[in-house]
Amino acid sequence: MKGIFTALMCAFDEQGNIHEKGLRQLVRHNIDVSKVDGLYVNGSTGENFLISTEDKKRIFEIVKDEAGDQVKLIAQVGALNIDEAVELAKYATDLGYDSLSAVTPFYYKFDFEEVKDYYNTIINSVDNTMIIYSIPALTGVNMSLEQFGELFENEKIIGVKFTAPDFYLLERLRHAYPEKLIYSGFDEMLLSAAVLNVDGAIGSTFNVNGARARSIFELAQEGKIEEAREIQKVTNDLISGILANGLYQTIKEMLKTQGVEAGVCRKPMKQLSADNVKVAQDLAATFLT
Ligand code: SI3
Repeated sequence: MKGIFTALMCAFDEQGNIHEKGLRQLVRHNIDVSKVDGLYVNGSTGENFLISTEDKKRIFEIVKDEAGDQVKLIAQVGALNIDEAVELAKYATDLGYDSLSAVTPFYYKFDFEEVKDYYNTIINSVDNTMIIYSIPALTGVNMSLEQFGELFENEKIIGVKFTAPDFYLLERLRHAYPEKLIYSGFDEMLLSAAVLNVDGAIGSTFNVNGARARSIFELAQEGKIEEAREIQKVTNDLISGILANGLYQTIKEMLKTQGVEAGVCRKPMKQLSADNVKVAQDLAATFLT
């Protein structure tokens, strides 16, 4: 379960329906071209919080059908409706997903006991493992070293997707829990996280930049920091361009230049203007050759 995991996009048509052919192409592109170690399905990048339970199940199904056992698959099942989270956890486990993940419950200001109960309820309902999805900037949920430790007391909770620019906490976590899996979640900070000996990374931009992400990660593991820094610099030039132009929309548009029918993003995400489409195509021409 270590290595480079793409936070998989989902292809939608103009009506917001799953574009199955495009989704299958996305899976193939990540496996065959980007050569990543695994896929993180129905995360933020998959627009998970904008889609129905039935669509989430269908996406889990299509991705597993297309990927088979070629790469590791992590199913993000977190939801504010805990019954839905449990239902999805069972569904993905039955499909053969290698591990589950769940975003920390957000919107209502849940206290830590409630967060802990959420994770234990989900993971104790299935025969699978759980990776905590911590992304404080979007959820408002910050957890301390001790609180991560309390969650890790459940042996089925095997790691965390750490999407925060807090390298002090990341180092403390690495030191305190060497046996747990820690994935870096911010692609623009991959090298800094890799230097702290994380086990892998999960990222949206790996849909188009997976090869560079692997190089950064492996060079850092080999101690070749100067070389890794140069690739992180190019990567961050690309990420800056993507973020300034519209994150998921731009990645989809870049994928289209590679022959992947990545479709559009679901409302209320807006579609790119013609000018923004041109920017995405220019980014692809510059960075994907
Ligand atoms: O759940 C997911 O789709 C992710 O893995 C999210 C991942 O952490 C991305 N975060 C978001 C909010 O999209 C990053 O890969 C992020 O897009 C990238 O670092 C650019 O900021």
